[in-house]
Amino acid sequence: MSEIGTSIIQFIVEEQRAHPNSTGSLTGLMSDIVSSCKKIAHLVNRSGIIGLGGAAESENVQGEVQKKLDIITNDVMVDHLNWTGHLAGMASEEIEEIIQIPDEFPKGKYLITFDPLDGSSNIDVNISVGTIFSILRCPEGVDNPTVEDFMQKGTEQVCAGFCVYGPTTMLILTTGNGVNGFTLDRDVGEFILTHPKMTIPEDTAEFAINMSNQRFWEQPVQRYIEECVQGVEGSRDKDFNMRWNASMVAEVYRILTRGGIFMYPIDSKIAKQGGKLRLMYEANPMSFIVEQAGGLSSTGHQRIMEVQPTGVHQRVPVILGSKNEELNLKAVPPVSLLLVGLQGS
Ligand code: AHM
Ligand code: MG
Repeated sequence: MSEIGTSIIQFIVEEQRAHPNSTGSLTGLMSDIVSSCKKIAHLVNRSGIIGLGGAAESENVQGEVQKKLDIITNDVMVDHLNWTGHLAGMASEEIEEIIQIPDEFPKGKYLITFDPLDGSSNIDVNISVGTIFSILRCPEGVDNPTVEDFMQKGTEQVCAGFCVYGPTTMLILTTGNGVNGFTLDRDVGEFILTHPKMTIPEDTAEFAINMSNQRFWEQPVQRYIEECVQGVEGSRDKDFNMRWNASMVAEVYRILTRGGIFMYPIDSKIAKQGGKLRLMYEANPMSFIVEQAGGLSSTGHQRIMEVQPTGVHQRVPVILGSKNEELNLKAVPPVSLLLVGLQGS
């Protein structure tokens, strides 16, 4: 079922019916995620009025100052997901340890990782923020999952998605069968299919990178961006445009609709921590979506979804977006480093 106007619940129930042996648990879990996103959309939208703007007096496990809404949206996710019996455990950007399902509730067969409010530095300036999630299977026979049970490659994801709280609230979803986009109809409180079978345009002349890090980049990245900036006067023979929202959900949504390349590469400032973005709840779900929409996603050395995780909060470099732009990159020897590992993906 992929008719424009279908509600997200009807859509996921129809997807479940395509799998006759399905127990309905994934459908139930996705329905819980949809409820959390609606609640978060409401809170983000009203944050200024109800006093939820600004910083909290705490730091998260990454040592980053938390916004009040980082903490509140994390609680919304946990409170919506921990009692319905679909999950065996959760991991969140905002919580250091694995979040266990309380003993009074039944355990399910899935694990979830999430960033409850990505791009939260943008809340106070009224720029789009979002929620990113990734669903994995809990290993057979495991009731109280540990970090090791979450250490599954991105290729093992069952479902991934993100919600972007922008001029409209949109939820983008993949279960490995393409990518579909739903818009929240606030009047009826339902996400409606508005963007069926999203595909990333293969060609682009738009790149997104935080240029203030330029002096810290590795040589191949320096070279690639320099060629983009040279435009028609350089070897690329076309003019490029640049965007940087500092909100990955907004950048990936833009790339899904009109193409582009998004880069948060490794640089000498962040080399010790392995990158800026987190593998398990940012890079992997976004890579699953981008690949399902016909794009590519790499660390610069390896396909992101083939990186073996070593920690729930592990960081990786991220380069993702339009296929032909990445193939163009591959053709240029000095930047080929960026795309090693994408062949055959
Ligand atoms: P966050 O999860 O703490 O919000 O950090 C992730 C965000 C991404 O959405 C965005 O691409 C990046 O951080 C922006 O980083 P910078 O401020 O260095 O440009
Ligand atoms: Mg984030």
